[in-house]
Amino acid sequence: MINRRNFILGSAFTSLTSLLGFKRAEISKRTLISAEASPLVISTWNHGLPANEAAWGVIKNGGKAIDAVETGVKVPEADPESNSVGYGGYPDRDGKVTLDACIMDETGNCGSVSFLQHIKHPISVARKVMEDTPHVMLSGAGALEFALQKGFKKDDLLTDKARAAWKRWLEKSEYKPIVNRKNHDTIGLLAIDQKGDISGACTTSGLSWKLHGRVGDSPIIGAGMFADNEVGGAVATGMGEAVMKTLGSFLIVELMRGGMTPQRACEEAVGRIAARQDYKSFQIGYLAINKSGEHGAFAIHKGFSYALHQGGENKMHNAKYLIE
Ligand code: SD4
Repeated sequence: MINRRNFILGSAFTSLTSLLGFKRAEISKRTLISAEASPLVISTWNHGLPANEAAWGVIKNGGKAIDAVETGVKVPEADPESNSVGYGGYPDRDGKVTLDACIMDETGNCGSVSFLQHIKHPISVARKVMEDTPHVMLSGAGALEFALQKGFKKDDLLTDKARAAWKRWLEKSEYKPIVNRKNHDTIGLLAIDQKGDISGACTTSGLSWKLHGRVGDSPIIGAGMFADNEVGGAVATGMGEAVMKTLGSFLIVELMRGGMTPQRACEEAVGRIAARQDYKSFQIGYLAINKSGEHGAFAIHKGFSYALHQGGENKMHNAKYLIE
């Protein structure tokens, strides 16, 4: 006998199954599209060129996007000339280099580390968090302990050059986080492999001279980076607080799910920041890709550049922007 409760449950079940049926149809349609998508690697700033090259090495040999993104961002992490990522990154106001990173694969699995010290490749620790623990994020001393248990080596990440820059900053100790508009910053990297699968990674030493303990957007899934294999992916660079307040990368992916192009979605996400925050005083840059291999890029200020490896070329491009 169908009573009222069973009826309500029954209709809820019917609508859920029809929704799932619809979802499956949508997914298979998208999968068809993805089969035609050309593989690509895209990443933020000039250090994106060598990062893309390394990631492409994985993809061209039939490797997975998740391996490509990790391999790619490890290049600037190890480069002492990259002032905002890993080894050589500028320290916080106390002279400590503290790192944030996150990674996400084609199944929606993800891992991150924040406020991690002494480890040259935080992205690889984030991947271990993703693969070897039931958690998403480890932070600070716990993240370091985990890394050491996993066999990572403790390093001094403060280079002489970064120490000298910090000493110069100390002369005035003006606490004004400067988000540079030049060609060095966080690396966010997205990739589509030959199967059409999407993954993303993001890694940074964060804002120079930040308060000790400050964590930015880069290790926050959905803020600094987000990837959904049905739709696409997005990464952010710039003033992390503004990205966190709007959950920018998740927003971009959801806007693309709703039908926006990657370009329009990046513009809309910058627009959300501009609508409510004092946006002229800082920089934000977004990159996005969709499942069809289209990309978009948009920034608040002129000067945000990105590297795109697609169709046999690895080249720098200048993003469009809101204001000069
Ligand atoms: C942060 N978005 O920690 C990162 C770093 C960055 O210029 O892009 N800095 O806020």
